Amino acid sequence: ATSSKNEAEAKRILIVSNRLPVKITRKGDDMQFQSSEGGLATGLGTIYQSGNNLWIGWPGAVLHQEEEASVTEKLEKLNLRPVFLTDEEITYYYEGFSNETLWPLFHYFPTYATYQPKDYDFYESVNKKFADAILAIAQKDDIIWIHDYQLLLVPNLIRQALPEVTIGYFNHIPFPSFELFRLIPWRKELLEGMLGADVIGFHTYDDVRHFISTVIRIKGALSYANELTYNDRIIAVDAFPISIDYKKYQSQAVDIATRCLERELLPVIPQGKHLLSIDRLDYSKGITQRLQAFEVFLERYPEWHGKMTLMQLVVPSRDTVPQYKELKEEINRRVSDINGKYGTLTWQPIQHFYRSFPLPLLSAMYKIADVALVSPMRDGMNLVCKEYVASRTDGDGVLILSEMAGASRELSDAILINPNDIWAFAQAIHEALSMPEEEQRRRMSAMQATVSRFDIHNWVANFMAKLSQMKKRQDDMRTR
Ligand code: GDG
Repeated sequence: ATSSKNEAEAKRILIVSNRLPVKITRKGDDMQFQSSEGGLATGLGTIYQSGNNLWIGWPGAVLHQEEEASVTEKLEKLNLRPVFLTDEEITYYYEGFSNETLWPLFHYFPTYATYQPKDYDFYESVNKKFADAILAIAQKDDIIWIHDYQLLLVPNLIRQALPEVTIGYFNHIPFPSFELFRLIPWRKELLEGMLGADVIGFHTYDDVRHFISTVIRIKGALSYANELTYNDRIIAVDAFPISIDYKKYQSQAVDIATRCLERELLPVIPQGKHLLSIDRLDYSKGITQRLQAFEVFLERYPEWHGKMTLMQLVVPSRDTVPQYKELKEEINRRVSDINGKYGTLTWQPIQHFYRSFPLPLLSAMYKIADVALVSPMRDGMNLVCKEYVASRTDGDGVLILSEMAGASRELSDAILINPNDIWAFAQAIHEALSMPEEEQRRRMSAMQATVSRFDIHNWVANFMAKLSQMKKRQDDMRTR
């Protein structure tokens, strides 16, 4: 076993995602690159930054052609390889097919999904562009790990050109039931694209089941346990619940910067208990339903008036897509209705922010919050709830978590709610605010045990182990 492990470790790994893990900032004519601190970037950091390994993706800004060579050169030093996209490609491939077709449909919002042939054409051509960028570098012994729904066609494009290469694909959002997936005019092409991989990973077993049943019905592939047999190849389909860098959030919580912020903030922010919500602006995150539940809570439990505040952080996102603009306005309207109706001269029920916060401030907010409200209508995993758990270094705090988040499978010690059940949700807020400290500590320590054990490094190791295992099996089959 050791020798095969060493063999697998010697393989070069190429990571591929829509976005590279960098932020570009322009300073006059000069461009600066800063590695991003996102969860995926941290987890995969040890991989792409070592040896000959690489990360391939879009650098996140549309550049002038004459800038491309110098940007490429700078990125190369960071083990990054750019795929440059035009404004038009971003409009149709990213905002169009990725975010107006696949995103709503995979999150169970079929009425928000549009099916524009032009969007799909661009999706296909950009996927080819990514595949070409990979193929310009890849060799048959490499391990290629492709990420997320923007690149569903890439695995098979690579497979066609390099039949023996090892390919993993991970889906960061939910995979919907067959009844929804079948609505897509290009359903066969998309599945065919995914089936080029040797390992197809999802966050939960429900996603795995949906995918397998979709493949069986649309493609007629054979399945045995969690494996598919298709075109004489074995494809492993499995659940790999993503997580956070637990130690990073834990140490950030006790870091001097966070402690200072906490000390400065506590005397000046509203007194009483604090409820916290943090989401990207997105209809899948259930922000309006949560505001409805909060309003019902205010109606039914007047004893809490003036004794608690909801701190609502909404991070700007995709604001060129019409539904997101409308959602933003609806949130503003509801917040101002609630504050107008229930607020007093000395108290406002909701403090609403529409911007992103630096990490130490985010960490201080996690520490100040007696209750975290994470109530998506649908979420692949949701990392905010795991970050809250990791930040509660004092051991108390209550998490209210939607059953529709992948994270609810692991965090069964949260107060689990159905975000559509507004009355039960309102009652859960009351229960959370009234929970005895002993019960808070018991539940929190159980959740901390889970999240600290299954962290992002464990996630990467599990996926890579599965890929190596599949590579070995495919090699054995070929030499037999
Ligand atoms: C997709 C899937 C899946 C938020 N506000 C600020 C800030 N954040 C950070 C959070 C967290 C991240 O953004 C959000 O991650 P989520 O997992 O909650 O949601 P998505 O962005 O929708 O991610 C999701 C994930 O992929 C991974 O597979 O879990 O289901 O939808 O890390 O902390 N960070 C800072 N300031 C903010 O104001 N610094």
